[in-house]
Amino acid sequence: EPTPLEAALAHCESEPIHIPGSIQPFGIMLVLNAELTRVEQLSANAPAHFGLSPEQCLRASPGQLLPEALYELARALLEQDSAQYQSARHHILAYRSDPFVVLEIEPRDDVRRPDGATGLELAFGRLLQQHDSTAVTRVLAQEVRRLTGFDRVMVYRFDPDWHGQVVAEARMDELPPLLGHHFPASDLPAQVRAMYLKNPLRLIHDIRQQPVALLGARPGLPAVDMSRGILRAVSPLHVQYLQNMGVAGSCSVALVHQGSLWGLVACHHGSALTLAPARREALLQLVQFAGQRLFLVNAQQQLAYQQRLYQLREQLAHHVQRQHSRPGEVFRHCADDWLALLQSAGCAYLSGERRLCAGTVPGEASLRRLAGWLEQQFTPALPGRSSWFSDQLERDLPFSLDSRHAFAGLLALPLTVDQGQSTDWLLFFRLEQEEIINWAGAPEKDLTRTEQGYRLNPRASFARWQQQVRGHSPVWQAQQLHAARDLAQDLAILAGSARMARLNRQL
Ligand code: BLA
Repeated sequence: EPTPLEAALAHCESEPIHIPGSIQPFGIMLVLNAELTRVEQLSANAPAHFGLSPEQCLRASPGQLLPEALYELARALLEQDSAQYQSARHHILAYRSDPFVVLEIEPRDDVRRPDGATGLELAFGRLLQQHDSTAVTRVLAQEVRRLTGFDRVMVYRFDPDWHGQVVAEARMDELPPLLGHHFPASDLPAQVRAMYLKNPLRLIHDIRQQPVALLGARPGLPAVDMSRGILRAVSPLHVQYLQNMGVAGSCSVALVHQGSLWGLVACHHGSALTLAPARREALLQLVQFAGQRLFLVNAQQQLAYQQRLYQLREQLAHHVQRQHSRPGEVFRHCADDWLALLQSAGCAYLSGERRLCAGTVPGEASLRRLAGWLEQQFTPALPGRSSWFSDQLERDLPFSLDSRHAFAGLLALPLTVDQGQSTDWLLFFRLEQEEIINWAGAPEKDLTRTEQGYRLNPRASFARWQQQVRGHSPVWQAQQLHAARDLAQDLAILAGSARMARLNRQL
């Protein structure tokens, strides 16, 4: 039996957003059969466009209804899955959506040629000058805002658990900042995220306008899948979300890295958001270019991290070579560097009764208790190679560490192993994640119970997530765990040498 929250979240994920049966009114839709011989459906705003009644439209053949150019375009689909065409007055997007062919027709009210090209060259140049990911995302947000004029442009990055954070922002001065804010995974349910891999740009023109229904659906035929289009009507849940945020129009573009969704460029506008097709194309190019730059710079940063780790290990090896170096001395020399490398608040080296500490660590009594507990819980096979870690100590430890500081994360590495037990430990501590800030005022109602089951109010989901996130540290990333194990293994060699010598004598 799922909990009410689980039931509500499952409902969010089951909403079939690809087949809303209606469109946004900034264009019209014609749905043809695959042979292009009949009009199967059309949006309720289409008949007026053709100066006919709905019945006349549905009876007409596509050839009668569409100027020749459109018909040619539809025929181009016999060769490919989607095609675009500009006429003097219209922009037409056509795509195959089995068993249909869908035509989306937008008036070109922006016939002026956008100054896109030159603007983009400047933006590309600026992006190439940035050498770390923060700077790349900041320039991306600025350049998108310059290209589009939206009130707020954010770069939103997903975490492995699919919650996300605003990592860069360019906005109108009057708006409150959202930079650094985290949002729960349920704000973008799984099927919404999946959609970005099929169609990288989502445009929400104006949530205050009513969606326009499709007419003419016949029983026995599937609903029209609009995933690949631009006119798809907006989920009512998301309309409420944007309303709560004080946003009328929204546009988001996927940042895709190695086939999975890395993040979004998310744009908000207080009034209707219009983005002519040529400008959409320019926006896509800008985001794609920036993504390439971002992922390159990220890879370089990872390499630099590896190099830093390598340096620290060399430093350690150097100490080991100087015979007189003892683990304690090494710790005193190196601890601050290790803290920076592992993004930890504090670090402790426990050896029997001896304790060496750097940064913010729990008090003496807590450390003693922790060491005792670790020894009981955890029987390492190899010193330095195994570890115990948590980013939620409240859940994973049966006692609390310290009341003065909010310790929420721990990485514990055994340095010596004696009959399956470790007596020496290297411990890294992290504090509770701080950047969780509320927004949009007090969260509203909680879960609501309807005839159909539990439903989640968009803002309530945020309050719940915020509660749930209390007591978490940032997660230990694979790269950090590897780095810590490498360091610990080196240190274990040092710490274990005396013990080894003794064992050798016994053999
Ligand atoms: C869609 N939710 C979205 C989208 C974004 C967000 C960017 C894509 C559509 C768009 O561009 O507007 C979320 N927007 C955010 C976040 C920020 C932002 C996190 O600006 C932060 C700055 N949403 C909920 C809940 C549900 C939900 C509880 O909060 C489900 C019960 C659903 N979100 C939901 C749905 C869509 C969506 C269904 C798809 C809307 C559509 O494409 O029709």
